[in-house]
Amino acid sequence: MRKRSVLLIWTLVLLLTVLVLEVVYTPYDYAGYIKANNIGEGVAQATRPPIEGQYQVIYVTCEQWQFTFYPHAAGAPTVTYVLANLPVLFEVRSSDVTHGFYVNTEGQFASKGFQFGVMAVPGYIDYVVWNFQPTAAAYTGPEAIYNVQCSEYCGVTAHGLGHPWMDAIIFVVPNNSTGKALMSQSMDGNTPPVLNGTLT
Ligand SMILES: [Cu+2]
Repeated sequence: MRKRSVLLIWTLVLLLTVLVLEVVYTPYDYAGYIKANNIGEGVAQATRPPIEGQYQVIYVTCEQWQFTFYPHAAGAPTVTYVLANLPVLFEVRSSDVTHGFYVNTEGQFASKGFQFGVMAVPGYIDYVVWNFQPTAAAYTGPEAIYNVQCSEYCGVTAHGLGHPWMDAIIFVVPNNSTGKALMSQSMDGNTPPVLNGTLT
């Protein structure tokens, strides 16, 4: 009798785990996903993904356990500013293991589902082009916040250091913004890493 209830409990725990992982880690399957905002995604090696017209470029380097944006906010490599309503081309690289660059719905964390993203695979340049169109309600002050989280388990060493804490922030400002925050974006003396050729 006792054996039976232990077995039952473990079965329930397993089922719940599978369910939770499915909900958290499956992109694009929740109600808030806006397909029209996704302009393109894929893997490119040394060639720029086909995109016409004006756009912004943000380089993203993933490493255990941090995202680094180029350009980024002054003194804050995990924070970047982009304009609304102008496509952003994210060029995503990993310098060590496979990571996931996933951006959540405006103002939300992963509990509400991922909005878009790509894998960061060592040796490849993965890209995603996104047109941020925050709702008016998303602007809490001059900008709307989008939380980035790693969606591919990439290891841990200690509490506070590792995959669960690998996150970053994208601030979206109005297209006509000449705000200080946007202007203070800096490369901090760095140039983005180049893999398999030249990217400018
Ligand atoms: Cu990671």
